Amino acid sequence: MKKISKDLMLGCSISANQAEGAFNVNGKGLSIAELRRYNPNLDRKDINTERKMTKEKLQEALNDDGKYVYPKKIGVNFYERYKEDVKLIADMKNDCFRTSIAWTRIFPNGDEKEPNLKGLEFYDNLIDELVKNKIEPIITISHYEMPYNLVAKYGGWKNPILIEFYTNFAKTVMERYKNKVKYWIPFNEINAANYSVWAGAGLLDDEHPNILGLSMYALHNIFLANAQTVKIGKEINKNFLFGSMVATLLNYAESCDPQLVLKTEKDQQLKIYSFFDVMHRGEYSKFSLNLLKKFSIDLKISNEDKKLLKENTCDFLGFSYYMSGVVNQIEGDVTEGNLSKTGKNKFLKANEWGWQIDPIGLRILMNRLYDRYQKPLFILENGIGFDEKLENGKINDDYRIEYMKNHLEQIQNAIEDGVECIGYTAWSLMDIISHGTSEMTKRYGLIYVDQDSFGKGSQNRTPKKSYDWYKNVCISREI
Ligand code: P53
Repeated sequence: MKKISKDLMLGCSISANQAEGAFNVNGKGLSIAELRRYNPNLDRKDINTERKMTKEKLQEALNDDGKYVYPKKIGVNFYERYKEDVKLIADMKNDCFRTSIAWTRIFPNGDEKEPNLKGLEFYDNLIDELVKNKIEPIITISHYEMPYNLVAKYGGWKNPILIEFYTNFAKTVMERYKNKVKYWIPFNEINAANYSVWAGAGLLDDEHPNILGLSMYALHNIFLANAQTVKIGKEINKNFLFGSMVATLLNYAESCDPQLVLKTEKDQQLKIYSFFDVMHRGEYSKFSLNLLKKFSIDLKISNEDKKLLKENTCDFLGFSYYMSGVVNQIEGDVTEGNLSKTGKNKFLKANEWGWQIDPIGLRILMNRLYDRYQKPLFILENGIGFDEKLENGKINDDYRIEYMKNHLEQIQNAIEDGVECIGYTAWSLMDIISHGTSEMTKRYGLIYVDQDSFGKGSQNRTPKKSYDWYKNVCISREI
């Protein structure tokens, strides 16, 4: 038995685009997430290809002629069932709950001056319901769900005009919930812009021969929008706390060959630190600047931009952590692309999707991040997906309990190592549409949702065994 630190908030996490559905209700505009199809013939080896959004796939999605389903349009109907879901959170005795605000409910086309009040009403109700139940809302302002119109009309985040549109949106919600929400995450997994240019930056994979290079320009605009949001937010309420959010792709060197260790060091600079650096040190590291130069990318960072980034850093390090990987080839320097491929680790077990489960890796990562930035950490996502079916009305997900227990144990160990950590929100509260593949067979929830990948089912919620286990952890504060 291990006591959990009293400062660690415990909760669960979801996102608007994967859960809400109701994609064309009360004036909501079309978001880029709703254009991601479910492909029933997908071979799991091809996930990285499926993730890509090409001109052809986009056209097919816009036509929506029945060839594919687009499950994020349906979500799991959190939009109508939010009260029931909040009750389940409250009954689980969670301290907090993380979700996002669908940009397209508030600014359907993204470039309007005034918000859609009908869209705000949903979040008024949701946030009130959370507050009423003493659940701290942790709000992601944008989670892979920008208005499609901003892609069609302005070309996505490569266009700096998006900073203005985004900050107008961010300001609207921060003003409105200034007395109810304290924790804000401007962008989900900001590094997604590098490995999923559509989700992260609203770019098409085949719009430019050097799409990764282009994504760096987009990312710079996103960083500026992040800093601008912190600036505006602190003016609205100086007690707001802002979190960065990086998908931490932790990698180890396969051997102690110094060349491989060096390569792994660079890999981690590229995949993890270069993002936190901008949002916490307030500047691009020398490593990043050298790399950009090597690829002839000139971001033309003005003195004004430098000042904005430097003066408006985030308060806590938010991140998702699911697995770790291995760097196993010395050949080749740090390359463009190849951001999510990794080698096998013989010491770890993997799930059906090849995600290598590594609780100790989380402790290692937490120590490294805290050493480097000396700011509190918040684990915003951690969980495991399985294809699950109800058996006698129940899901006995002992594997999920083991996963969460082992990770929470290592978090507590890291805290005892001296790391400051303020929260843990498990991914995910209930089964929702998979981000990467839009399937419903990759279930992460502590609550089962009766819905298949084609959107069929009663959508009824059934708490899994892990729900009862987590409830017990939240009450006893012990693992
Ligand atoms: P799905 C890759 C690596 C780590 C986290 O992902 C990632 C991804 C992108 O797939 O994304 C986060 O549903 C993301 C969530 C997402 C979750 O991980 O593809 O913030 O929206 O659902 C799990 O299996």
